[in-house]
Amino acid sequence: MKVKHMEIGKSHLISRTLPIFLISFGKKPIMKKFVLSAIIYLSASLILLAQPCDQLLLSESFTAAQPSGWTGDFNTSVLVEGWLTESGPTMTPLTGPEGAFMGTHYLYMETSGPAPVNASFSVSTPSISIPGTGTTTLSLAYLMYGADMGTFLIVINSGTATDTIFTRSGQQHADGSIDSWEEITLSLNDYKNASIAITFIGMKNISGLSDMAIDEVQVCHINQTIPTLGQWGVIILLLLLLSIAIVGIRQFAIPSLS
Ligand SMILES: [Ca+2]
Repeated sequence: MKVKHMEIGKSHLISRTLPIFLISFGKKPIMKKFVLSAIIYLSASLILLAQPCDQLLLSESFTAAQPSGWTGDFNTSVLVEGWLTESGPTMTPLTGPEGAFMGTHYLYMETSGPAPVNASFSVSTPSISIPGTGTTTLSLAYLMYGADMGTFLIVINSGTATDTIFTRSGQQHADGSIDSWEEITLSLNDYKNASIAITFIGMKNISGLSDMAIDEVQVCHINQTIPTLGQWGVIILLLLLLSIAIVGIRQFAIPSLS
């Protein structure tokens, strides 16, 4: 299912969900209060966690022949191999997607030209400044359909290092239907305070049945770091202590009101 990002920050996580937690207290036994409250709190938190972007540092859905600021092996003619935007199926049957993952167009690497086996073509995003705090992710959809599918790599160039953060070789999807697009999300947290360029590299295999494609490339920054499992444990412990404290106050500190 395609889910569009909403501009709701996780910095509001506590303020949005704490009231739900508080009003869930009734006159139930303490453990029921705690379990009910924890379920409501965690459910509300997970809903907000599914709406990840405070700021989109990059968003590209490939409606132009060469996206603004991008560089590399773009070709606007299907007679020449390289990356090009397309709206329907690629020019070669039995390879490539049948249409875009999102919007009207997608970007794919045409491989029906004369380039030799293992020829590679790359395209790079504009420079992106990764903030020093919070969480930053790269998300995109990709589709690799074709009997002679080659290799797809995502490489980060941070000025001081060049890292391959994702690679797939050979056919990954059973067909080129719209439903075959696969969404991935990759962490960019190793590049805080760095200016990076993201490069997508396609390596042709032995024939034109190697048309790999990408769409809906987004770099998303979240102000607040997503809690780790250990931090969730601390949150649950605090909820339990709060439950005990409230029950204690009600039963002992102000007995006339109970
Ligand atoms: Ca698109």
